[in-house]
Amino acid sequence: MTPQVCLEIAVTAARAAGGYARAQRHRRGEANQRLAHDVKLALDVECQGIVEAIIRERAPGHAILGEESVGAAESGDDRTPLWIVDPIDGTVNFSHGLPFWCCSIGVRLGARSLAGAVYAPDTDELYTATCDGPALCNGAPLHVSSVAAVRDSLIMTGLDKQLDPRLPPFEIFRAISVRAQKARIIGSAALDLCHVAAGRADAYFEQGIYIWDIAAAALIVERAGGRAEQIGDMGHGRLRFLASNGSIHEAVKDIIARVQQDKTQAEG
Ligand code: LIP
Repeated sequence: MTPQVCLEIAVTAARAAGGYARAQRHRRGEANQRLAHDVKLALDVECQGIVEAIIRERAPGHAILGEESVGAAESGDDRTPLWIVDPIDGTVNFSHGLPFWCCSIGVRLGARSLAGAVYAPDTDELYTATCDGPALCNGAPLHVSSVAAVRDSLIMTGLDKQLDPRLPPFEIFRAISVRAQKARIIGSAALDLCHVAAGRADAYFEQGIYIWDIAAAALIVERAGGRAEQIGDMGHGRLRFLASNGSIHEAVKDIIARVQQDKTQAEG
């Protein structure tokens, strides 16, 4: 299956699930589970089901890994594409009626990203890319910013779901805030990355996120001329992830590394 065909299926599925969630938003309070800093919605599971049904019909035999995997999570290999699905990214926003949420679907073959689609229903924005094509938003080409210094940058970030004031997220947030022109938290990793791809933000960093939060949009950043990099593995599928316009990548990475170093020294 070509990357373009994968993208078409991902777009169909993201639009179907996102449209369904939007139509059903009066049910946004129906929670299967409430955690201190997260919520698992009935609509999350229903939307995952919609995406899975479309993939199973149009890409039979492919593997699916979803945040809300209805069946058991599957893994791909070098010959079996893996569809990585976050049916509602920004679930807490959605549950409060904030418009910053999306459906994110990435397709990988082994370590290679083939295609990614991120659909934000409330703003009707569809971000897409294939490994051999441009990054687009509603069909218009995207390009990362040309901001070259952290002091001039706007950096998107997020605070780990397993919030613990003793852990580095607050310190990293503080370090980024004092060095960048602005730090922002909008609560949807996939949309954060799309803002980097669109040149509206210059970098995105978060720790404690999962592959489904970034699988589609990391490719979109890269195809928009930026850089996307997993900079750490926290275990249990939790990742530390940095994406940027490329120009400020190493400088932001240094800020994060320094906070980590100081923390380690203080504890040692
Ligand atoms: C969420 C992210 C958000 C992050 C949360 C969580 P979900 O994804 O997109 O930016 O801060 O920790 O990972 O759970 O709404 O799909």
